[in-house]
Amino acid sequence: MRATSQAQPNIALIKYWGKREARQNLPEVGSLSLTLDTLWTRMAVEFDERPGEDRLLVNGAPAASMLPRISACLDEIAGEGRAAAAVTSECNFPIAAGLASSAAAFAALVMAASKANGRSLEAATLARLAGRASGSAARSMYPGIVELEAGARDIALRTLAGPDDWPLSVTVAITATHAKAVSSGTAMTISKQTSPFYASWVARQGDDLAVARRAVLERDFAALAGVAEHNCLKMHSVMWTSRPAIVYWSAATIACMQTVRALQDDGVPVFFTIDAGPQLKAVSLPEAADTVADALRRTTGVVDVMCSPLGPGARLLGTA
Ligand code: 2P0
Repeated sequence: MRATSQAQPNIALIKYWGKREARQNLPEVGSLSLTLDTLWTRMAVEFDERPGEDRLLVNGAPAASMLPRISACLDEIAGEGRAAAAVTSECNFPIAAGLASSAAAFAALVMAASKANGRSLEAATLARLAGRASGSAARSMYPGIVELEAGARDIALRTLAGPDDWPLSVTVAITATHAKAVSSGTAMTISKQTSPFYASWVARQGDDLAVARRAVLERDFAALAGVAEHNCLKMHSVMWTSRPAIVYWSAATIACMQTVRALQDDGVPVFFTIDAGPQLKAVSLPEAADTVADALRRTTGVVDVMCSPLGPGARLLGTA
């Protein structure tokens, strides 16, 4: 059976940065994110009759460098003696550039592969499988504003507000489309081993999550803005104080931050967040989205702007 699914990337407001345990890829801290709507990855998976080499096409081209992580994820789903698989991926936004492409890819992969393997698993199980492949991918299984709780032995997720419960807009300012030099996973390991700020990052994460959760449940935009910017800058402070230092920002990233600050000074309801890449994501109330997009488009170094409301979790598109 060939199964096709679609998942959207998610943008964390309270960040996942650091692993408790490497083998199961358990996060050391909880996180809170927004699942997007208009950016997507579609994955088609079909297993052969017998073991052999997996094949991967990404946007029509062979992608051998991404195959080991895909194959390991398929092993988790179908067992190590499994048949070889043909995996075809389409993605409508830049890959491995700090836009959560791995979150969307592994959420979609887990859903399509389990179906192609003849199993219909519930969201919590799919999320745990996706999280083993890529920590942030677990969150793309759920719609809207999602909290991931990092337990000692496992993760647990829930949607705090659906896309229509509290409509928010995400405007992504793309400043570079090339893949990042240091992967998130490698950077997290370096941070944990070397940053003098890492322990306090972990110790205070529960406080930030509590503030953000309350802000979401009370639809308090100003409170969410304050804690999200603080948490983002704290995560990057951990990276900057690592050895070697990990700096994903560019001059354009800072120019975008200044654009958001200027909008805030004018009373526009918007805040920023930045992930493991030079892109800036601006979160706003929907009525401010056009103003935010115009301002970011005019910012020096911005090459493209993508806007999205909040969207659904990963879903099956079809089987054949
Ligand atoms: C996040 N990031 O919460 C944070 C913020 C990047 C910065 O989750 O090693 O690709 O595959 O578990 O999920 C990116 O990390 O890491 C990420 P792995 P992943 O969105």
